Amino acid sequence: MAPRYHMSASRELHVVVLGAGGVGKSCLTAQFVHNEWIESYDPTIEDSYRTQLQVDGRPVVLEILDTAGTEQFVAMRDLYMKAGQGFLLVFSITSPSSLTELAGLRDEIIRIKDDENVPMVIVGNKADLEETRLIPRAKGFSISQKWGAPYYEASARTRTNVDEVFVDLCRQMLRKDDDYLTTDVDDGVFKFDALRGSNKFRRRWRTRDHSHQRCAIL
Ligand SMILES: Nc1nc2c(ncn2[C@@H]2O[C@H](COP(=O)(O)OP(=O)(O)OP(=O)(O)O)[C@@H](O)[C@H]2O)c(=O)[nH]1
Ligand SMILES: [Mg+2]
Repeated sequence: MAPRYHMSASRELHVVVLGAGGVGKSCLTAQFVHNEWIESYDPTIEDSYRTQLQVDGRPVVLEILDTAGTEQFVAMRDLYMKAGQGFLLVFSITSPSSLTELAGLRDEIIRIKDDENVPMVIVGNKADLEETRLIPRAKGFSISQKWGAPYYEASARTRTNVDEVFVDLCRQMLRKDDDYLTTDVDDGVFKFDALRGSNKFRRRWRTRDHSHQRCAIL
């Protein structure tokens, strides 16, 4: 018999933070998880964090993988793209090449997961560096529309939109996960299909909601 979960049970969601080297992936993650600002730059090989939060009243356990932006450390990319359920795609508003790099990463995620609707949030980080901005906001908007993913300008330094980007991603992941839930209509207790994670899912409960916001929040 399939395990049964009441709606109050925590969902475990796997987030991958991706982007070019030095754009602020680790700083955004450290602000979100530990409320701390890191001034120094120490390139990441790979770090993971586990944190709990409430999203719209629902308890969530978030596994966050902070990845390496530097090319020499990217060997694990295919593996974590397969395992991730949601992706924070981070660039720096001061670095056009970091935005170019994101396009390739997004294509790779879609190819590896064989899914055009992977939960993603595009993050233009370092928004506090307005005087050295090289990516106009309008560019972020147009990429958001093109990719069908929300765009936020954020600053790990000032903690602007840090919680918002993770929470938006959680909402998308929960919505996607809900699509895969099956329901026991007799007692209102929901259960996950035993084939969770495989292609054999059948959607029997809740149709996909396309009405959620897709515009940028600045
Ligand atoms: N001004 C400003 N600096 C930032 C911000 N976020 C990160 N930085 C700085 O940018 C540098 C790189 O930040 P990291 O978070 O280590 O960058 P990363 O994307 O994790 O880099 P890799 O691990 O090499 O991929 C550090 O010196 C940070 O202090 C931000 O929002 N504003
Ligand atoms: Mg890092």
